[in-house]
Amino acid sequence: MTATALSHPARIEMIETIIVDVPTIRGHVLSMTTMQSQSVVLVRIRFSDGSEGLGEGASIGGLSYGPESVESIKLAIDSYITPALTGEDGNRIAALRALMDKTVRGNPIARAGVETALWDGLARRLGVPVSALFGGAIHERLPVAWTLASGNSATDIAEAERMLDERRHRDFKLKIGKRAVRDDIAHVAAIAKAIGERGTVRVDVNQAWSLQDARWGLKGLQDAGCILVEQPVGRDELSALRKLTDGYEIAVMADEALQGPGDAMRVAMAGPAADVYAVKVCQSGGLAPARDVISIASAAGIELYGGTMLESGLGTAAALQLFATVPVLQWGTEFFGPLLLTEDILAEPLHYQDFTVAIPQGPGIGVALDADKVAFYRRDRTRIQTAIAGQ
Ligand code: MUC
Ligand code: MG
Repeated sequence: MTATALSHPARIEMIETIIVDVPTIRGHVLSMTTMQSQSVVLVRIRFSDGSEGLGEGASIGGLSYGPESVESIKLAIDSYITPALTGEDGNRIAALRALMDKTVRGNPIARAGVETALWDGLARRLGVPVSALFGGAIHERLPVAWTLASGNSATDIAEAERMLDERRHRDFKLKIGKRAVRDDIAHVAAIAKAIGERGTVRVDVNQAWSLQDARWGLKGLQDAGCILVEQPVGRDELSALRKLTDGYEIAVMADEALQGPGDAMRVAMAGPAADVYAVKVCQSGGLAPARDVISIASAAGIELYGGTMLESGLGTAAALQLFATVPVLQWGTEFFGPLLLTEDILAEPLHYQDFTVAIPQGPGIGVALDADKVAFYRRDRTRIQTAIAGQ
């Protein structure tokens, strides 16, 4: 079976991209936008031997988080990546990555969606989980943090209490940066006090602070008992990030500053300018470049956190396959994306319990899409229905 799968090419016949928009369970208030729904691009590759591979490209808040949106991801794949890859052998992922890099500069999330589907296809043909292609899973489950971002301290505390009672999450990431620094610190202090020794509190500023804001902010945060601050200043402000990393006890984590291995190297060489990397599969450009970001961090003595672009169950499962192979994740993960959606689009949802999520077993990424839910949430649904009605 294995030898046969690799001895014949599996030519790429078709790459389908579908934008889905799924409402979130509540408004998700970030420094740059408030999300009421999450949009992702599902990528399905069909190969000449009849096999398929699934991937996902996701971003957050349209173009308010970063330089790619679901519309740009779909366009980059449909107009540039698909014509370049069609007819090529899907078993040769290294060659296809090189071809994608040559055809499309930047656009890591678009490349990640396709790259993930290539790994899924290859692993399915070989009958192994994607983790096997990255050296094999070391973990069966990974710890998962939850983001409190209702915009209201009392609501966030009630939500944290529920998560603790249900033993679903005990590490909490608070989204701040929208209000005055002083008000944000009061918000964090209230939540940290309510959680006490039962869990941990971290914050994500999503680049909203100046260096001066951040100096007051980090001092207040560590006094409030917060243990980590994510991307306090702009992604290009590496010298400010380094000052904060060196100047305070609280851990400083880079997120938006890391758009792939090149950035991982730059942040490492700037000091390092961060104590921890939030490694995101989409933002890194796929599973293999995310693995490269992890290797650079480890070599530079930077700690690791499995970050999310709030992918659906599909993209989250892909990330789980990779992070299951990483020996030590000092800060755990935030692979809770599907739990923020009113409905999961997987046939069988991921399993969250005891503050952890299980790595899906089975070939490929290890999950299947629910065709009816995808049909319901796909953005072009109305157009498709109108076309069918008009036939
Ligand atoms: C981010 O900036 O980390 C991840 C979790 C969450 O709530 O938002 C994202 C984005
Ligand atoms: Mg972040």
